[in-house]
Amino acid sequence: MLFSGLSCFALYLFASSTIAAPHEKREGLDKRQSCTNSATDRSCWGDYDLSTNWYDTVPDTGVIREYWLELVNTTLAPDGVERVVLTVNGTLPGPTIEADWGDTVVVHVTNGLTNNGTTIHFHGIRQNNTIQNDGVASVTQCPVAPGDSYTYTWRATQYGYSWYHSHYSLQAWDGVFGAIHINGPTSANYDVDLGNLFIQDWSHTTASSLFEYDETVGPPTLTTGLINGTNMYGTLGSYYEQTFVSDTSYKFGIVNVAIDTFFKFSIDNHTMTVVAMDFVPIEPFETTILSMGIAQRYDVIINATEPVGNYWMRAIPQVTCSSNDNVDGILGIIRYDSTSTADPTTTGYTYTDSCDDIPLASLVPYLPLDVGDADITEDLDITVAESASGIIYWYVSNSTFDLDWSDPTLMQVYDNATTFGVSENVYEVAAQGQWTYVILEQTSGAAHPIHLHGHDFYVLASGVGTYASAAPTLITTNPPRRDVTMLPPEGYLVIAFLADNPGTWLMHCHIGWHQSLGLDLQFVAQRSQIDALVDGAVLNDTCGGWDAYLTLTDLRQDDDGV
Ligand SMILES: *[C@@H]1O[C@H](CO)[C@@H](O)[C@H](O)[C@H]1NC(C)=O
Ligand SMILES: *[C@@H]1O[C@H](CO)[C@@H](O)[C@H](O)[C@H]1NC(C)=O
Ligand SMILES: *[C@@H]1O[C@H](CO)[C@@H](O)[C@H](O)[C@H]1NC(C)=O
Ligand SMILES: *[C@@H]1O[C@H](CO)[C@@H](O)[C@H](O)[C@H]1NC(C)=O
Ligand SMILES: *[C@@H]1O[C@H](CO)[C@@H](O)[C@H](O)[C@H]1NC(C)=O
Ligand SMILES: *[C@@H]1O[C@H](CO)[C@@H](O)[C@H](O)[C@H]1NC(C)=O
Ligand SMILES: *[C@@H]1O[C@H](CO)[C@@H](O)[C@H](O)[C@H]1NC(C)=O
Ligand SMILES: *[C@@H]1O[C@H](CO)[C@@H](O)[C@H](O)[C@H]1NC(C)=O
Ligand SMILES: *[C@@H]1O[C@H](CO)[C@@H](O)[C@H](O)[C@H]1NC(C)=O
Ligand SMILES: *[C@@H]1O[C@H](CO)[C@@H](O)[C@H](O)[C@H]1NC(C)=O
Ligand SMILES: [Cu+2]
Repeated sequence: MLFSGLSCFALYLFASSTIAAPHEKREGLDKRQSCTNSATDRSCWGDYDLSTNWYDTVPDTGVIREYWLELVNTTLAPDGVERVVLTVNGTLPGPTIEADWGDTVVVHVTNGLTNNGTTIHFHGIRQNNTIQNDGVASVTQCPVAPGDSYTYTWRATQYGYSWYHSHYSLQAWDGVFGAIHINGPTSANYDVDLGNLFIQDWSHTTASSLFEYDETVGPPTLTTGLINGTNMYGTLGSYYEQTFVSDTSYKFGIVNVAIDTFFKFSIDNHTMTVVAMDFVPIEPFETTILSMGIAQRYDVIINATEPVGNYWMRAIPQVTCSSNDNVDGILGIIRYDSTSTADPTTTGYTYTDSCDDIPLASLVPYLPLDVGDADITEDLDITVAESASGIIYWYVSNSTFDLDWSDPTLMQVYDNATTFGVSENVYEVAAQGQWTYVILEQTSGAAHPIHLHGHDFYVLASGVGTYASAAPTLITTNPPRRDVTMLPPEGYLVIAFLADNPGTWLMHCHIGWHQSLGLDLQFVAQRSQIDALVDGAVLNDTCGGWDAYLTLTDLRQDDDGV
C-alpha cells in the first residue's frame, strides 16, 4: 500500500509539471487561423493541430483514398530461406495504405488464396460508427471466401503509424499484413518521415503448420526474426539498411507485428525521442531502448548526430516471455555513408531481459483526458488448462472463447438475438457515455499484450500479485491512452474505456497462439444503436459466399474463430 501510494504521488507530480507547458503552447495555437506543417513546426496541421480532440473532431478533407488489395499465395525468401508466404499483393509487408488525417479510406480486398478465407482488420483504427468495417472473422463478418471480395470503408480520425492484418486464423503471421500511415501533426520536430518500420519473429515453416504443436505443447520456439520484412540467416539474405545524412532528424513508426515475441528495440549509439504510442501523441521522452509488446506502436525521432560510420539496429526477443533461436541476430544497419558495405562493429546498449511495458509515468498523452467513475466493473481471471483431448486452452473467467465463422456476432445482433452463447464471452455495455473498468488478473507466468478494438483504453494500473492484494491507486488523471498494453505475468491490469462507439468489439491477447486458443472476449456496446449502422445485405452476402465455399471443402474450424 505504502509503495503504490508513493508511486502514485510521484506520477502526479510528473504529470502536472509536464502538462503545464504544452497547455500554454496550445492556447497560442488555438488563436492561430491556419498554419503550415513544416520541419520547424510539426505540431500544426492546417486549421487543426496537436491539441485537437480527435475523438470528436476530424479535418474535413473531402478526400477519398481508394486501394485495391489482393491476397496472393507465393514463395518468398525474406531472410534468404524460401518458404510459402501468404501475402498482400505478393510482397512482405504488403502495400502501404497512406492517407492524411481526416481522409476517407476505401479498401477493396480480393481473396486470391485457394485454401483459406480471410478478413482484414485495420489495427487501432477507431471505426467510429463503422463497426462493419472492423474486419474480424466471426465477430463483424463471415470470412471472405476464396475468389470473393469485400470493401472496407473508414475515416482516418486518428494519425500516425499502424498496420492492417488478417484477422482469420494465423494468416497475419504467415504474411497477410501491411502498413497504415496517416499523416498528421507530431509532438516534436523532425526533418524526414521514413514511414513504418516493422519488427517481427519468423520461422521457416508456416504458422498454420505449427498450430498443432501450439495446441498440444504450447508456443513453439521460433527460428529468427525480420526487420521491415528482411534479415540475414547465416550467410543468406540481407539486412534492412537505412542511410542517415548527418545532422538530419528522422521520424519513423515502429510496429511489433510478431506472433509471440516481446522485443527491445535499439540503434547502437543513438537516443530515440518517443513522440507517440498507438496513434496517441505523447509528451516526448528520450530512451536508448524501447520495450515493445506485440501490436504496440511507438513513433520515434532519431537525430543523425553520431560520427560517420555504420551502426547496428537491433530487435532483441526477450527470453523471459518469448523463445527464439536467433536472439542476437535480428539486425538492421544504419549507415552514414551510403557507399559503405561493411558490417557495423558497434556494441549494443545493455538491457535487462523483461517483458514489462514502458513505465506508465513515461507515457503522458499530449491531449490530456481524464477517466470518469466506473459504471460497470468486470473483474476477469485469465487461466490456462489442458482439455480432456489434450488441447491447451486459455480461459476468460472460466470460459474459453469459441465462435463460429458462419455466425458472426454482428449478424446475431442484427438478427435481434436475445441471448449469446457462454463461449461467446460477451459483455454488454448499455449506454453512450458509460465507463467500463476491466480488471484482468492471472496466476499464469505468461505476459499477454491485451488489445481492444474500436476504442483507445486508459491504463489505470498494472503490477504483480492479485488486484486485491496489490490494491493499487488507479491513475484517472490523464493516464496512458492506447490500444495495446501488457498484462504482467502473475499480475493484474486495470483498463477503462468510454462507451462512444456502438458495435461488437473484440478484446484479446495479441499473441497469435493465445488469440486462437481462447484468450478473447467481446463487448457488445450500445446495442440499440447497432442496427442502424449495419448493412444487412453485405453481412448476408459474405456469409452466403463463405457457406457455399464450406460445402466444397473438407475444412473444419480448428480454432476459436478469430
Ligand atoms: C464519431 O461519431 C460520432 C457520432 O456520429 C460523432 O459525433 C463524432 O464527431 C465522430 N468523431 C469523429 C472524430 O469523427
Ligand atoms: C494490388 O494488386 C491488384 C491486383 O493485381 C492491383 O490491381 C492493385 O493495384 C495492387 N495494389 C497496390 C496498392 O499496389
Ligand atoms: C498455398 O500454396 C501451397 C502450395 O501450392 C498450397 O499447399 C497451400 O494450400 C496454399 N495455401 C492457401 C492458403 O491457399
Ligand atoms: C489455410 O491454408 C493452409 C494451407 O496454406 C491450410 O493448411 C489450413 O488448413 C488453412 N486454414 C484455414 C483455417 O483455412
Ligand atoms: C519499411 O517498409 C515499408 C513498406 O515496404 C516502407 O514503406 C517503409 O518506408 C520502410 N520503413 C523504413 C523505416 O525504411
Ligand atoms: C558508441 O558508443 C560507445 C560507448 O559510448 C563508444 O565507445 C563508441 O566509440 C561509439 N561508437 C561510435 C562508432 O561512435
Ligand atoms: C535532436 O535534435 C533536436 C533539435 O536540435 C533536439 O531538440 C533534440 O533534443 C535532439 N534529440 C536527441 C535525442 O538528441
Ligand atoms: C471458475 O472455476 C473455479 C473452479 O471450478 C471456481 O472456483 C470459480 O469460482 C469459477 N470462477 C468464476 C468466475 O466462475
Ligand atoms: C430486429 O428488430 C427491429 C426492431 O424491432 C426490427 O425493425 C427488425 O426488423 C428486426 N430484424 C430482424 C432481422 O428480425
Ligand atoms: C441472404 O442470402 C441468401 C443467399 O445466400 C439469399 O437466399 C437470401 O435471400 C438473403 N437474405 C437476405 C435477407 O438478404
Ligand atoms: Cu488487432
